[in-house]
Amino acid sequence: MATDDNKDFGFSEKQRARFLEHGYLRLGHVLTETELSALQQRIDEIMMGQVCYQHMRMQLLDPESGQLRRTMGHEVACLAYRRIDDLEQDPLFLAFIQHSRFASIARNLVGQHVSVFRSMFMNKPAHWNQTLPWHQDVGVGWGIDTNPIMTMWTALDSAGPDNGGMQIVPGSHRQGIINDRHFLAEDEIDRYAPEGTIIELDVEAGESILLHNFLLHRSGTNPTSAARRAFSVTYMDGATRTLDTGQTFPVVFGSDALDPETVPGKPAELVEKFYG
Ligand SMILES: O=C(O)CCC(=O)C(=O)O
Repeated sequence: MATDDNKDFGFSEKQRARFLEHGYLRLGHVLTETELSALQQRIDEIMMGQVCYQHMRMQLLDPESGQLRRTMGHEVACLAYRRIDDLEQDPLFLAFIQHSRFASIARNLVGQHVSVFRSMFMNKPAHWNQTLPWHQDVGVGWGIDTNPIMTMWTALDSAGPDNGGMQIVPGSHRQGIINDRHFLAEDEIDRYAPEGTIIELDVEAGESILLHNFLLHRSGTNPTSAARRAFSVTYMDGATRTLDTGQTFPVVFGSDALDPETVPGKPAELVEKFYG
């Protein structure tokens, strides 16, 4: 007899219940070795300017000034980009965003018509000395008319305590939205992320973790000589709009979904602002 976990290979009832209770779910290796190396290579090509997209929001640790700065499209050939958005316009990344496993989960948690708020490369380059403090992936800075609950985080390199891996507070999503800003204040940290409630998300390269957007998470420095790269995608109802301009977001599942064979470059008006 089929077990509950076998009923739907993509997302069983048991997995859904576990996710809703704990605010995260480890999916294991969704990427094959070959797919993983293709994405690793592609993101490095984008950072080095060997594959370019004109309308792509990027954040760079400027090698000359030592400061973080935003660029629209590629400016400097180096591997010190901290963050790159708008990756759904790259056919390789889009195909991964549309992985059948993620489609099943999105159908279950979001619905039939699904867009992406952000499809984002997060990098902790070698010898990265900044931390990312406790936060939830919602808030005023997101500037949209719904609060998404589904983020798929995939390790492009192994990650753990030695290289700035992610830490979470399981179950913290059940607190709801703790504040409207991005990061928690000191007293909120004491209250919502006390010692003893925090766990480390040790992952191997190629592993994916489903995260509830309200789940508290943070990540540390990367003192090693190798980058710690990750790819994070927030899926949401395709009807979601920006509060200021009323724009919708790129659709990845359902009618009018982007197709990796024909995906066009992203229009300028969709990248005018840095949301989230
Ligand atoms: O990859 C990380 O270090 C954390 C990413 C993160 O905080 C996010 O995706 O919101």
